[in-house]
Amino acid sequence: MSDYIFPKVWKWEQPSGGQFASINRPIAGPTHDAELPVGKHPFQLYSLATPNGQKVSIMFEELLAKGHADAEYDAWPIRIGDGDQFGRGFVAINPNSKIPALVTAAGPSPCASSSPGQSSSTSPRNSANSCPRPASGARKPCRG
Ligand SMILES: N[C@@H](CCC(=O)N[C@@H](CS)C(=O)NCC(=O)O)C(=O)O
Repeated sequence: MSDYIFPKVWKWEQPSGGQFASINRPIAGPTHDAELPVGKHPFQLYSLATPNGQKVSIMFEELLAKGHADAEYDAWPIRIGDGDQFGRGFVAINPNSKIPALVTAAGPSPCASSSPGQSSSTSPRNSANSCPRPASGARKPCRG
């Protein structure tokens, strides 16, 4: 049991988070307008080569190396040091403003996912073919 007492109004008390405080900010919502680029491949990856951010491109490269040609993807840098994760386009696909984020348009509606460990994650099961389905069996878009 923790001694932590929940405040009535939460405030971000800086400094916190040690050396990673500047790249793990408890901020929600867009701070500026910025659309995300979209390439021609089935998967659009928005990330950066941080320890977390590189995981998805490693997965895609391994799939491609094994001959899974349908794992082609476009990778777009999200410069978290510059605040790209708070652009309106990025927040629309991941309100958590964390990289990595993955979008696929392979299904009837885009399926965005991010942050392994959340209900949807940056794993192959998040392709449009495996978006969570409601009981009716109809495909449902998922948002990470
Ligand atoms: N559990 C998440 C963690 C993601 C995460 O913490 N990403 C950091 C960079 S490694 C981030 O996007 N930070 C931006 C911010 O907090 O402003 C995952 O592995 O996907």
